[in-house]
Amino acid sequence: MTRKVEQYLLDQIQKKGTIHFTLVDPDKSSGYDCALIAAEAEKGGTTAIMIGGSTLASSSDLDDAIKRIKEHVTVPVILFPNGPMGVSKYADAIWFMSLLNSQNPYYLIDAQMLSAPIVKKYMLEAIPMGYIIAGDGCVAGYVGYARPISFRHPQLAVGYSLAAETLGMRFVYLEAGSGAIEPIPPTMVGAVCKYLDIPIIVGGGIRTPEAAHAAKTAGASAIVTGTLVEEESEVKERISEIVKAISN
Ligand code: 1GP
Repeated sequence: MTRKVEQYLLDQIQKKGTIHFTLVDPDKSSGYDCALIAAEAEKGGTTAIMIGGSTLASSSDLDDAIKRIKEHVTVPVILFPNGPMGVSKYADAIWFMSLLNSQNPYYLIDAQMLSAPIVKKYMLEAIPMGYIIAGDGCVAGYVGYARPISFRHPQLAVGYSLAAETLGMRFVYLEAGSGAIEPIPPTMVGAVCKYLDIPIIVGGGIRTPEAAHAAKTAGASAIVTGTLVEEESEVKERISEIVKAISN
């Protein structure tokens, strides 16, 4: 299996220090709007488009959005699935992820058991990722039966992250939940980065260049924003400010 997208991400992290992903959710924006957001985000300097959402229930909406996005962007489109429904043959890669602090085996391994055969059939590039929810957790935390980690206990995030790395996962995503009031604090990002050799992605509640910069300074290799450009019309400008704040 090719590691083309993964290699691209690693090269970009090497070059830029911290990269930016734009998350679009076909449950919240039409396929047309997802493509519009993605195209403007690329102009603003985003490194890749992530697509998915905790409540996504229509694979045809997902397929449609990806096909439209791919007509307008050159950066990779990476699936961020909530389960088998979040798999599309039109994407460039898939975060093949397990919600490590879920209490429900479905989100730990059963959704992956159901998805792996179609990922293989579609010859999708799978990038193994440990997904960890902290703070509010928001809809992702609720739907995923997570026991969100309190920001006061970063050592728990360190433990899960080290477990991910030791199991052979190649990225860790520290998630506060889309729309979180507070993003993952730099103390938690820093604690995890101190111990991990694999790249750390941080997302949820990042709306300002200052918050993005704080995550970068704490050691994040990538930051994800979603809500920022769902709420704003000046997508290119907003993304560009964030990208500038995380540039070396
Ligand atoms: C969700 O962390 C991402 O997985 C994005 O969060 O919508 O708060 O930017 P926001």
